[in-house]
Amino acid sequence: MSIKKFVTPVMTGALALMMALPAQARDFRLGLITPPPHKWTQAAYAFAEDVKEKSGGEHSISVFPARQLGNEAQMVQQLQTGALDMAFLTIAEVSNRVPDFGALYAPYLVENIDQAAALLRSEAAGELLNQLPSEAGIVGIGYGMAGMRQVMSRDAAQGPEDLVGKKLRITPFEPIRDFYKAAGSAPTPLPLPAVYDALANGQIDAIDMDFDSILIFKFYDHAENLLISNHMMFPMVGVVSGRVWKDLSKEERQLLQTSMRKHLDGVIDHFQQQEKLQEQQLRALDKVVIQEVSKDDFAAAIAEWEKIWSEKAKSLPRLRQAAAEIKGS
Ligand code: 3HB
Repeated sequence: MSIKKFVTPVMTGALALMMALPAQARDFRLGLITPPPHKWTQAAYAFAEDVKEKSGGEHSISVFPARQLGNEAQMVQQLQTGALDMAFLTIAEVSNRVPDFGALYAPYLVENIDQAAALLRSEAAGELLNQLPSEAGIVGIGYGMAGMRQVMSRDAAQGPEDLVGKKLRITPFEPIRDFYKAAGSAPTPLPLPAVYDALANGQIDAIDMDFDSILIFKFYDHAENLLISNHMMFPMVGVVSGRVWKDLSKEERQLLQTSMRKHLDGVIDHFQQQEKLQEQQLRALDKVVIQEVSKDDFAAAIAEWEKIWSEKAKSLPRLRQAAAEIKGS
C-alpha cells in the first residue's frame, strides 16, 4: 500500500474526530487597574460569569484587578506576547502607543456624559479601534468609560488661574499632560491607586479625577475644593491579545465579543445614569466647596493643546464632526 493511500484515511478520521470534539476548555486571564469597588472591575467579573455560563462551563475567565498583573504599560506588553489574554484599559496607555487615540481626549470634545456616551458609540470612535491590531498587537472589542474629568484641589480654587504652578496629579498619558502644561500647572503623573496617599502626604496639590472615584476613594478627605469643569471624557477599551485572538475559533470569538461588548456597554450606561446623582452626592457634602468652570476659562490652554494634537491625532476632525452631529441632534 502506498503511503498516500494509508495516510489519507487515517488523517481524515483524525480530522473528523477533532471536529466532533468540543472546543478546548480555556481559562482566560483578564487584567485591569481598577480596584474591586470600581464599576469596571464589577463589569469584568460579570463578563467572566457570563462567558462561563454561555460556554456551558467550558471556558472561564480569571479577573486580576487593582494592578495585580502590573500597570497598564506592563499589561499591554503581556497582551502583545500572549501572556495575558484580555484587559480593560484606560485609553491612556493606548494613546501613548497609538497617538490617534489622543483625539478622544480633546478638551471639551463633548460637553457632558450623555454626549460622551453617544460619541463612544459612534462609527467614528469605533473606527479608531481598527488601528489596534497592527499598531499595538491587540484587538479592540469595544468601549466603556468613566465619568467626566473634574479637578479637586487642597487649596481654594476659583478657576484654572488658581492651578497655575500647582502640582496636579494626572493619569499618566500625554494628551492630559499637554492640557495642564498649557494651563500653566505642573502635571504630575500618578496611577489611580497612588493618589490618596499622595494627597494625604502633600506630595501633590490637586488631582484630575471623576466624580465616581472621588466618592469611592474619598479624595475629599485631603482635597476639599472641587472645580466642576467636565473638561474631558474618559474612555476605556476592552481588548483581547492579538496572538490569542488569532487562535480562537469563530464561535469563541463571537462569544467573547458579544459578551464583552454587552458588559462594556453596561459600564457606559452606568456612568451615564449616575453622573448627576454623584454630583448631587458631592454637593451634599458640607466639607466640599464647589466652583463651576467652563470651556471659556480654559480657552488659551485649549488653543495650545490643539496646536500639538491636530498634528498627532489625525482622527481629530472626524471625531469633532461626529461630536458636532451629536450636539446638534
Ligand atoms: C484615573 O483617574 O487614572 C482613573 C479613573 C478611573 C478609572 C481608571 C483610572 O475612574
